[in-house]
Amino acid sequence: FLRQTYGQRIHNHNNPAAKLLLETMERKKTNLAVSVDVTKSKDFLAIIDAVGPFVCLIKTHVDIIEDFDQLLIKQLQDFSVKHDFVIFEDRKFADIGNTVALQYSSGVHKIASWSHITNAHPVPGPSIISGLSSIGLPLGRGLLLLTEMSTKGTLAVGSYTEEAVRMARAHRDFVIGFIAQRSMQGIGIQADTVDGDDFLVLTPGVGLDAKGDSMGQQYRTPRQVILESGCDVIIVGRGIYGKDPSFVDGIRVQAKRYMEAGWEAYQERVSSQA
Ligand code: UP6
Repeated sequence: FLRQTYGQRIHNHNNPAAKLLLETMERKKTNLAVSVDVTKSKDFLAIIDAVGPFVCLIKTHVDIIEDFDQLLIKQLQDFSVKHDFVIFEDRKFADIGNTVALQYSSGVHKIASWSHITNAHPVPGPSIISGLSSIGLPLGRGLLLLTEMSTKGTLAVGSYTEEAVRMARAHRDFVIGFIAQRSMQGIGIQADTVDGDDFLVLTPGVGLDAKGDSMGQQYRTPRQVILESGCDVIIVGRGIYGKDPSFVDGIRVQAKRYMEAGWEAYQERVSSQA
């Protein structure tokens, strides 16, 4: 699937959230997702409005927003229509099926009611997928499993990663892909078997200027991620809004820069010879 275009890959998917993401990428010609990790609604909305034209997806951590309310969700949804992007709440569920179903559907945030895509750590085993799927699948939502992480010393390696990919293969209807650092194609299947599953890989830990932060984050460039590692979407946070979320002109410039770098790497990938 690495040489297929995003548009061609729409047909490899049945899940509506996966289709929506690929359609959006193809339509807007962008594989950039922006992670909006700020604590005030005002900054959150200003960043989204500024980067909206350049992204296929907005990634949120709504539990860090101090003045969160349902109006904020309405505004996020309005922007998602205005700018044509998919919403991904980066909740990283990690509990038993019954608990994650409640966390996904209920509480203050009611994530399933507004987020097209969410994600989970595979650490509890397949029951985390069934729990989330019981809520999300009827709503047309999609799930990403975290099979690798961008941080120094991550434990999500080796057989953990492999078993997680196997779990995904057994739940193709709801699991649309992975949060990972490389393509998961061919992982978790017999060596002599053809891998017919097209999973999307969304990749955080992307930066053009910094190599990391002081808390274990590690950055690679869009080229390394998309062209060399075969991932599909670059997720960029602080590389775009830095330390000043109110400087919208600068944010726009950075978003355009990352969008162009991501798209160039993708074009090089799909046009390269096998
Ligand atoms: N994230 C990672 N690495 C992972 C998984 N998720 O960085 O393996 C998330 C973080 C943050 C974003 O929770 O929201 O991606 C990265 O932000 P940054 O670009 O500002 O480092």
